[in-house]
Amino acid sequence: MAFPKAELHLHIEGTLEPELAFALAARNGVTLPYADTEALREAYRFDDLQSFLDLYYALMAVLRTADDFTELADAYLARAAAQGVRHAEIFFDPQAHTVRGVPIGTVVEGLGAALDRAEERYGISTRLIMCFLRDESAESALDTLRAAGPYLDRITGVGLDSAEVGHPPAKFREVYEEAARLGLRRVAHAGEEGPAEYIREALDVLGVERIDHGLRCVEDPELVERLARERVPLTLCPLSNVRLRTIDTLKDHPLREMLAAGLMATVNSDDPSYFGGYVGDNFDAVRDTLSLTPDQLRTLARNSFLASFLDDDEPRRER
Ligand code: ES4
Ligand code: ZN
Repeated sequence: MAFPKAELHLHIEGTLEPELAFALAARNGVTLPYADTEALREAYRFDDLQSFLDLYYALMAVLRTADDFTELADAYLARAAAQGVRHAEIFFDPQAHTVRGVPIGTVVEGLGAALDRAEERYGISTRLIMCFLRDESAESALDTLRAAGPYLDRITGVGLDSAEVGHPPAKFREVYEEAARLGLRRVAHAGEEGPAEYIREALDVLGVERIDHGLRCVEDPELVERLARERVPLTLCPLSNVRLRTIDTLKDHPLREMLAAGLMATVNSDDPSYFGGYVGDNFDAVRDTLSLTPDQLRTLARNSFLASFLDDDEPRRER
């Protein structure tokens, strides 16, 4: 569906399509352990979040220069525009690049070159959100935040991603306090594979303004009531949940119940190259499988703009 929408949960590294991966591999002299794009696509079968993350991090080996990141972002923006995206808040994982010897400045300047032209070329306004890898240490996250210092004019906020279970939000309390002092907006993945309690912790300890995924809040009625009352946006990613087997089938997705409960739900693509679709495809899938009404689709599209950081200067949730 191509009606206007904002995308708020999108990992730019997760938009790397097999064709671009092979093109960048050839250009950078990187050998991929797959015969061709077909064989690579065959590997996109995941049992859980970790099995996806293993491939996601391995394929990043092809991203080396600022131009590589510019091309990656350009390819995403073109696809997003075709599916009605007018505003995109884009995650990137600096630690996944610095660990390979690619400096954060290369990443930010490469992505930035594409984002600078996005309004004019694609009619898409953009924001950049740097994510900390929660399976790395809090010290590493703090080092990353410091390394981002010279580029903060290009960075709107911080997020928390990667392997969730065993890495509760509170591990990053100091990092998020520092991010707040620097005037950065705060979000975090919570309740994807991890328990509802991580959602509460992300709100209360990290002071986040949105929850990425938040799917497992439905296991905790009191939390659902709070999220609805406080209008906390949840950036849901339905196709991602199916591909990572968080739910068995799309029919089992609780989106209708979440909307009925008054939750501020949004629909997003997460890692569209890996999970079988961009954000318009996610909208199509939930519309068809969950029989959403035009009114519900309008609510989801409206929520995506309301939950965005387009109001850059004033944090939406006072706490
Ligand atoms: C991610 Cl689906 C998902 N969950 C957590 N971390 C991620 N990084 C990229 N995609
Ligand atoms: Zn995600």
